[in-house]
Amino acid sequence: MELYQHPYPSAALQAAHPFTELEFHRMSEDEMDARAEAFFARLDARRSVRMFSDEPVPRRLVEQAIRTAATAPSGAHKQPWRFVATDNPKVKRAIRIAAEEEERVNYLNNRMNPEWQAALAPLGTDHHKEFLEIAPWIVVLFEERFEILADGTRRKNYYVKESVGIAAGIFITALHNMGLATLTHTPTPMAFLRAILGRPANERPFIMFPIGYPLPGSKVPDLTRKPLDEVAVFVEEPIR
Ligand code: IYR
Repeated sequence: MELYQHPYPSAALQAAHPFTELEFHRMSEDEMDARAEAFFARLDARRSVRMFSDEPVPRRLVEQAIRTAATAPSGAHKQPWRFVATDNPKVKRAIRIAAEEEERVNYLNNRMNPEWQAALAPLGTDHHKEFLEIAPWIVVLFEERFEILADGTRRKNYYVKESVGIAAGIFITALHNMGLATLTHTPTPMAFLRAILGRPANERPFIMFPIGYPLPGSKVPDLTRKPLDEVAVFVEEPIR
């Protein structure tokens, strides 16, 4: 008795589209445990940073983080992301000025309602975004809501938010793993980023990432993370 009655890919599918043998490295359970522990410890040490040093970061590291993030799975493999990077002081300054203008409305004119501002109080964020000029790099991750083909027609992308969100997670992970710090930053509304960075109408800013080294002596909120039993549920039998 075969395990699958409906194997993937079917003979008809293989005749119509290219397939290749999966490369998969099977590990011993000891190795799996060791890697799982080490990766958790590494990622558990990641923190969002709001005080960057001005020390330069080589462009190749930013490129490699983007290359890594772009391995993310995506709806219908459309890869609906664009990472727009700058280390140009004038561009960073323009971004800082525009971001602070929006944030002034959010914080000082209460575009963020009191409940929202109370939730942020322990983080102590405000409308000052100096780090946008001081961090050596800014990468803005844009979502591509649709694709514009060579003849000008539009082709829809699928599960764009999910796909770009996964890519953002891998990007943060890659940066942390290579010894860089970042902040998932959303100076809302972010439409100004499309204008400053000269991006086309099919691209919408998703998250902005200042990237660099933490300023020596940086402080971060003394946070704890939810334990496993508050973030995981294992269902042991059918519920109904
Ligand atoms: N975009 C603002 C506000 C802000 C909102 C949330 I939710 C945060 O976790 C942090 C900040 C800002 O960047 O300051």
